[in-house]
Parts: sequence; structure tokens; C-alpha cells
Amino acid sequence: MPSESQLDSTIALLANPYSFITERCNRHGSELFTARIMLQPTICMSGPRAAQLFYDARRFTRVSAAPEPLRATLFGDGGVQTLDGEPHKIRKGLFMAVLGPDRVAALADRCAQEWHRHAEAWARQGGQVVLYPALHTLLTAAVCDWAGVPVPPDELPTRAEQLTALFDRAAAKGAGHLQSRRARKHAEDWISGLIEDIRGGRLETPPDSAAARVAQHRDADGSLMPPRVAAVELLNVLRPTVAVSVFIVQAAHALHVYPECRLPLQKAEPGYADAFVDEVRRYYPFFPAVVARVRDDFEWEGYHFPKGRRVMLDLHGTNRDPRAWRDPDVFRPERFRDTPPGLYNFIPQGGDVAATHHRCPGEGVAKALTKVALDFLVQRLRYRVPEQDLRLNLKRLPCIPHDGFVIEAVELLA
Ligand code: HEM
Ligand code: MYR
Repeated sequence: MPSESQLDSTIALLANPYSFITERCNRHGSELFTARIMLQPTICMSGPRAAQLFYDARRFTRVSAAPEPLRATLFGDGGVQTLDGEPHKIRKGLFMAVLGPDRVAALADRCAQEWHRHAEAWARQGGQVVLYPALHTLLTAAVCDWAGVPVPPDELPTRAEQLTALFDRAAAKGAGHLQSRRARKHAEDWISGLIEDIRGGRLETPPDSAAARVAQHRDADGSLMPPRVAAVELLNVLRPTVAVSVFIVQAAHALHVYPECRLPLQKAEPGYADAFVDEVRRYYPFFPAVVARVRDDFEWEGYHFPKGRRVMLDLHGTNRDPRAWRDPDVFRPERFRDTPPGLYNFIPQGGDVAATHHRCPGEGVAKALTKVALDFLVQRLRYRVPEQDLRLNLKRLPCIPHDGFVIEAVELLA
């Protein structure tokens, strides 16, 4: 197997998180290579064939796969990401139920109300709005209310900041990363207390809300989850919903940079908004890669995969892979109207099937909330995009434009 000669490639990976794997694959003329990352030998792979291999659950396990810095921030311990087999299937059923189509529609409605409320305030105050942080508050208010998690108005900024730090600073250096670790502790304290209040009958929540379902969920062995694990799972709904702010900012950026896309959106051409959102999710970098470990020794295409070896699948590189896409580096929503994507070539939120594998159960939420945002940005608001640094910050995880996308002179149309 081709191998990186560098003693350790962690710094190179963090310096270029979205292109490290593709660039090295191209250099080695291979779909895969091995490198030392975070002091462990790691097989890095890219492309649709690699994605299909990665999602073969007989060959890979997720137990003890995620690196400690991510468990301590983004994921937490004991959540669905770290389970295999039957325990994973039963736990995943919880997310499929919490995130069914009717619940997604209710969350989208709740978000539209928050957009209205926030846009009124932006219009009233005048001046500039930095969209990325503004969306964190907007989405936190909407998702907590929808999930049955009470947040008094004076606590909203703190809770928004905690949920944001979990995904926005997980991969940061120094102080940012420490903020993310502290946020994990505070957020778990908060949500595990809430779980105990629901179970103890001290807090009433609608039975189909995410909070009630997580509190009452029974695992494969018939037991309730320990409060800390239940908190990890409820945070697995709240945190990534706030993270949809990244897709929304990227969509706002695309509207500005590819203004020809506005007209079909304004005219509500059938299927165009869905295609636009999918193209944002394909084209813009967000979640760079996913990791697993080899379950037992096996050979693939003449390459040896030793038991226990960490494997990293390049998500963004696969979404831009010329073996899977024509003109992969061109932003063109129409491509999704011509051909529906496959299970292993369009993997912004993982590959294969959500209900039975580790693919993200939140794609419906991500798409619906980005569409609500587009509706406001295209049909219901007027705004200007002032002079600012609109270049995408490709060294930042997750990737957004350098200035967080500033808008001004916001008007809410009747
Ligand atoms: C898993 C991306 C939004 C809940 C994942 C995975 C990725 C991902 C790459 C891992 C797939 C794998 O391990 O193979 C994203 C991105 C989002 C997003 C880029 C945009 C904001 C959401 C939303 C929710 C959600 C809105 C819930 C409301 C989850 C959960 C898992 C997961 C619970 C773990 C699934 C499992 O291990 O079986 N997501 N996601 N995500 N996502 Fe998302
Ligand atoms: C979520 O909150 O689950 C969705 C969005 C998270 C994006 C975080 C991006 C940085 C994390 C780096 C992961 C690298 C895995 C090898």
C-alpha cells in the first residue's frame, strides 16, 4: 500500500483538512494510502469504491474508532456513533423516530417562525448582521423549543454558544478547542438534569418530542440509557441542527456568487430548490472525513487491512471525485435534476443507508432547514451584501467564508 514518508501527518491534515486525502491519493496514483495520524497508522481512502468498502459493516467497526479530541467535544461518549450491530440498530431506531418526516416538517415550521422574528429584529435595528452567529441563536431557539427542551430567553445566548462550540471549535487549536471541551461538560450537565426531570415527572414534555423519546428510549437490553448517555443522544439532535447554520451560510454564499441561480428559485421551478441545496451539500466543504477500525484482517484489491487499523474515508473529496462526477469543481444544481445521486458518490453526511448503517439520520432536517433559509433569502427578505472577505476559509473546520457572511439593510417583505 502506498505510504506517506512523513513521520506523522497530523499537522499536514489539519493544515488542509478538506484536500489532504485527495491530494495524497492523486500523488500516489491510488484510491488509498497509509499515513501516521494522531500517532496511529491510518489507512486514508477516497472515492465511491472506497466509500462502498468503508460501509461494509462486516469489515469495519465503530467501537473505539473516534479520536479522543473528538469524543471530548463533538460526539461525547456512549452515543450511537460508537455502537455496532444490534445495539446500534436499536439506538438508531430512536433517531429515525425522532426525525421522521412529520417531525421534520414541524421543525421547519418552527424555524420559519424564528426567521420571521429574527428578520424583524434585524430590520428594526438596521446596520450589519453577521449571518453565521445570528443563525446559531435562531436555530437554537427553534430546535430546543421543538425538542421539548425549555430555554428561558435570558439563557438563549449561553445555550446557543454551548451548542455551537461543540461543532464549531471541536477541531480548533488551543483556547477554541478547550472551549469546546468545556461546552461538552456544561451541555451534558444541563441535558442530563433535564432527562432526570422528565423521568422523575418534574418536567412535562409532549410525548412525541425528542426530549421525551430520548428520556423513555429502551436500549437493546431493555434498559433506559444512563442520564449522561441520554444527554449525549439528545445533544446529537440539538448540536447538529445548530450546525445546519454552516449549510445555510454556504447557501447564502452560493446565491451571492452564482446569482444566475436566483431566478429559478424566485420562480419556484419544480425541483430546483432541492437540487440547489444538494449542490451546496456536494460542492461546499463541511464534514471532511469519517473514521472506523478494521474488524478482522482482510484483503481488498491486493491490499492488506490488518485488524484494529484505523481507516479514514474522505467525504468531501468523494463529493468532488472526477470518477463520480462530471466537472466536479463546477457549482451546477441542474446536475441533480439530470441524475439522482448514488449511495456512495454523494456523501456529505455519510454513505449507504441511515436506518441500517451509520449514515446521518439528519439529512431531512439539514435539507428542510436550508430550504426554509433559501425561501427567506430569496423571497421574503431584501438585503445587501457589503464589501467583505467572501473567500472560503478552507483551513477552518467547518468551512465558512472568512467574515462569516455579513448582510446589511435587511428588509422583511410583507
Ligand atoms: C452522523 C454529517 C446534520 C444527527 C453523521 C455523519 C456525518 C454527518 C458525516 C457520520 C456518518 C458516518 O459515520 O458514517 C452531518 C452534517 C450535517 C448533519 C454535515 C449538517 C449540519 C445532522 C442533523 C442531525 C444529525 C440535523 C439530527 C438532527 C446525526 C447522528 C449521527 C450523524 C445522530 C450518528 C449516526 C450513526 O452513527 O448511526 N452526520 N450531519 N446530523 N448525524 Fe449528522
Ligand atoms: C454535527 O454536529 O454532527 C454535524 C457537523 C459537524 C461538523 C464538524 C466539522 C469538524 C469535525 C472534524 C471531524 C473530522 C473527522 C475525522
